[in-house]
Amino acid sequence: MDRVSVVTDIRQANQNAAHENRKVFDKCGSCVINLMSAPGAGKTSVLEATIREIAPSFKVAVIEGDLETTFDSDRIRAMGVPAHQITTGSVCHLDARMVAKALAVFPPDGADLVVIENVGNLVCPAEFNLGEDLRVMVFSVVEGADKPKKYPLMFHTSDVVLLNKIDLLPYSGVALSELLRNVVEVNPRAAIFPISCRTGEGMEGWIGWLTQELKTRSRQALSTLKT
Ligand SMILES: Nc1nc2c(ncn2[C@@H]2O[C@H](COP(=O)(O)OP(=O)(O)OP(=O)(O)O)[C@@H](O)[C@H]2O)c(=O)[nH]1
Ligand SMILES: [Mg+2]
Repeated sequence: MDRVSVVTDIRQANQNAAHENRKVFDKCGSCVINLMSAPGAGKTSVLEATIREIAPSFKVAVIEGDLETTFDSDRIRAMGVPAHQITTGSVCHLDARMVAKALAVFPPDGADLVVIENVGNLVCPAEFNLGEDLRVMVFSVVEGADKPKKYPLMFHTSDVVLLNKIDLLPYSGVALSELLRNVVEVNPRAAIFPISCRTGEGMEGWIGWLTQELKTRSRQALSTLKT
């Protein structure tokens, strides 16, 4: 088999598994976010801050992906939120079959929101559909205003881009206006929120957007049930 056929087969197998995951999520009535970023941009910090704001109103479950350790799922469980850790060993992204295996032992029954925190990597995770509703990307502003253009795929395929660590802007030499312009050029339809998990600045915009999205989706699910 040539390389093109192997890649095509891998993509098709992933699409099939993502489709099956979708059915499980639909049955559970969950909205699913694939949370992606380069290592250390602040995915778990965003998740912790988000859970603190929405947990009273919405039931959350979390699937964590890392090469090694249960550090991130431990952080989420410490908040009283159910979390399951996938450790990928040497694989630099989650794929739909890994998530299917997790769902077999960690069904998100009754969760309004399931967040899948992907492996920290700015490239490969964006190539694999996990069966999610929404892609949310976290980008650490200190990494530079040019990154949306140099690593466009994750920016391009995300519904939301959270520009995190804006508290560090004064020390970084990065111009937020230039970064915003580059994100919009790569993906004009993304909702973009400059935030700081450290100070809480800008978080209300993201939380408002997410809350609205979850309410709209649960209304739609109710009206589908009635018809
Ligand atoms: N100054 C500052 N630091 C932050 C902010 N958000 C997160 N951090 C710090 O950035 C580091 C990485 O944060 P994490 O939330 O673990 O990042 P992550 O993307 O989940 O990391 P991986 O899962 O390992 O890829 C930690 O030391 C956080 O405290 C922020 O808004 N400002
Ligand atoms: Mg993390």
